[in-house]
Amino acid sequence: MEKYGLYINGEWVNSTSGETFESINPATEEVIGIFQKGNKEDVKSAVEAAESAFEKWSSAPPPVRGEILFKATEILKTEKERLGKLVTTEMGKVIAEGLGDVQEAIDIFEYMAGEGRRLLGHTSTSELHDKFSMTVRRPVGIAGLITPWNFPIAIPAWKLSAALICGNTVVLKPASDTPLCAVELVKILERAGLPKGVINMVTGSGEEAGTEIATNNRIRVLSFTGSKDAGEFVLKNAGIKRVGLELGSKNPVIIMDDADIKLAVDGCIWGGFGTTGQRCTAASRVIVHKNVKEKFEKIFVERAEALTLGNGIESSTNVGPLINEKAVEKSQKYVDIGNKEGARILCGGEKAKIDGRGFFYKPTVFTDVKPDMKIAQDEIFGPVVSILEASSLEEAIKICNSVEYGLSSAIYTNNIRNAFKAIEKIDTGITYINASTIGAEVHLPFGGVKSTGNGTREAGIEGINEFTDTKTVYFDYSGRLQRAQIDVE
Ligand code: UN1
Repeated sequence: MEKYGLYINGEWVNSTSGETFESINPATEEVIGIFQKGNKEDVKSAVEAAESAFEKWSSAPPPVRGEILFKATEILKTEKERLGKLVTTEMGKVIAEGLGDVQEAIDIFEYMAGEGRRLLGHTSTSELHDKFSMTVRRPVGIAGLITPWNFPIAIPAWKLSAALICGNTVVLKPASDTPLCAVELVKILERAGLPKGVINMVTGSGEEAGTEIATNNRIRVLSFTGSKDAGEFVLKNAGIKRVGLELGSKNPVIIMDDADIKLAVDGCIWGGFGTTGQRCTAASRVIVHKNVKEKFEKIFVERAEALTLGNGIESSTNVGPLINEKAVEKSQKYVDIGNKEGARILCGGEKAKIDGRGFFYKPTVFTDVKPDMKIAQDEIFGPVVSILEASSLEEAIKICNSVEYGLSSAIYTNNIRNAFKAIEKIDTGITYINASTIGAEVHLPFGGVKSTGNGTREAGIEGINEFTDTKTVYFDYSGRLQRAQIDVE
């Protein structure tokens, strides 16, 4: 079985802990690789390497940094097939989505490479004569990136591409369920010509390696995607550094009685069961107008029952496994809670094995769910969709906003007023009209409100704000003392 190292200062090395862990294919339960259990010392070495590489990397003209990202984009394109299969093998999502994960990385690398020729600031006026003002962007310093397993190539790519183009150096800690995807991504950056020390990667536990990254005060910016509990811990312990958080959600789809029901069903199947419900953007609540609830429910359940559960590598599979046994237990726990709370199960609600193996859970639909039930409030991160009823748009929006999270939302309607009211009133960072809650594109900002995060946005033009400091420049060419707020005339 192949053994993989930590990547520190351009070398693949063993952890000083002497310990390792395994990565497992969630469809077959086979071990696919052995990885270093990086500890605090390893993170400190990685920080040191990032520190020594910083001066040169941050001084490089951004288009020169962009060239390396363009090269990485090209390599990712040629390796898409292989990496897509790896995503499916290590994470479980179906092959079309495994390829999509890699495509999202290609897209963001290409986008951020181009950013090397922008990194725009702005120019402004002055209240005084012969004085010019503008802003410039500067890298923040060492960036700590802690990434999840559900987009094991795409999310590290979002964070890396933005951090690197802005001139930061990086310590990456990928999720312990998908270290091989991260290793492959780092290897591609290495091949693209990233100088040693600019990117460092420490695999290992969140408790040890992750905590050291969060608390190390030589790391100046931390970008974290993961659970709300871990995010809260990070924020409490990060000290004085910039922190960007991308946490959970409980994303609603509203279906109005004027909607195209077939289109809405397509969207709810894709949003609810795509990636086996393991997206922060998953459509886990469907709020249906009472006039069309019966009709929607019937078609939706038929479609959910017809989904083929299996190993995502086979093209006939619609729904792959969950990431691990714990995730299966979590879905089961919430199904039990839903049953106790009085919600009515329409399909699924059971664990499954394919050929006696794998962490599978059947696509599950609950109806008669009330907004205050736990299954309507908590992020399950599995293939469990709750249907709620509303009598008006206002009531539906109220239900949308009755959870602590606010990442994505969707409304199916053919009424323009309903669409704009949803845009105006739903408390989420993303709203889709007549499309499901998943499928954000990389050139637009991604992030949420309320407990989903702390206001930062990834990707798109706003994605570089997380990784730059703004410097305001006042250029006085008057040759005399001019006092702002006083010598104004
Ligand atoms: C996530 O689940 O954390 O919008 C990211 C989407 C994907 C990204 C999801 N492009 O569903």
